[in-house]
Amino acid sequence: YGQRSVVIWLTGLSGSGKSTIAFALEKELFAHERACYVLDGDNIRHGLNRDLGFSEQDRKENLRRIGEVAKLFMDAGTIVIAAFISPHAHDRQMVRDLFEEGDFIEVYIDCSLSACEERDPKGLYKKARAGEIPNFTGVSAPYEAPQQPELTIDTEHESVEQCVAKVIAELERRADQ
Ligand code: GGZ
Repeated sequence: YGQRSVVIWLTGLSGSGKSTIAFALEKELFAHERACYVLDGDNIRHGLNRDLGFSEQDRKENLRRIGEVAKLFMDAGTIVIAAFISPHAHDRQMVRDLFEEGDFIEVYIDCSLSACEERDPKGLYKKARAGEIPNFTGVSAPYEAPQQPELTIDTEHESVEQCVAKVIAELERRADQ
């Protein structure tokens, strides 16, 4: 699946399937002896970024720090799979700018708001609609879909296996170049 370390940056709404895809992808890469690591809200927002909330400023700082951490992992030869909503195009660009061209693969995890809301695995949309969570992405805060991601995967209509296969195919395509 290619020899170079890269950052695979998954962006999408809450409930779109970022973490599911991230861990399935990690499993697949591990099975092929590629060192990789998933960064997501669970290991970042509860530790390194526990001082940050969900204002536009805090999301920016959240993503800036994650970008720097991803860079360290990459320097160590690890493929980084980062799964964050990263709702603003300019913040994703800021992270992209930390990397060399070709080392940053933006993957749009495409799933309609209505489907995410229907899944609502943690009941957060329900709370957000009730006004209990301010600045909730898709409800009371914006999500800017990527205009030119390296890859778009449709978790609403495709299986986890199909989505992972698409990312792997993209990595292989790059390795062949
Ligand atoms: C969006 C929120 C919010 C608000 C808490 N808006 O589905 P989850 O629960 O497990 O993932 C979401 C996570 C988003 O954190 P990120 O670091 O990915 O966001 S960003 O990239 O915008 O900085 C959700 C939970 O945190 N969560 N409050 N207001 N998601």
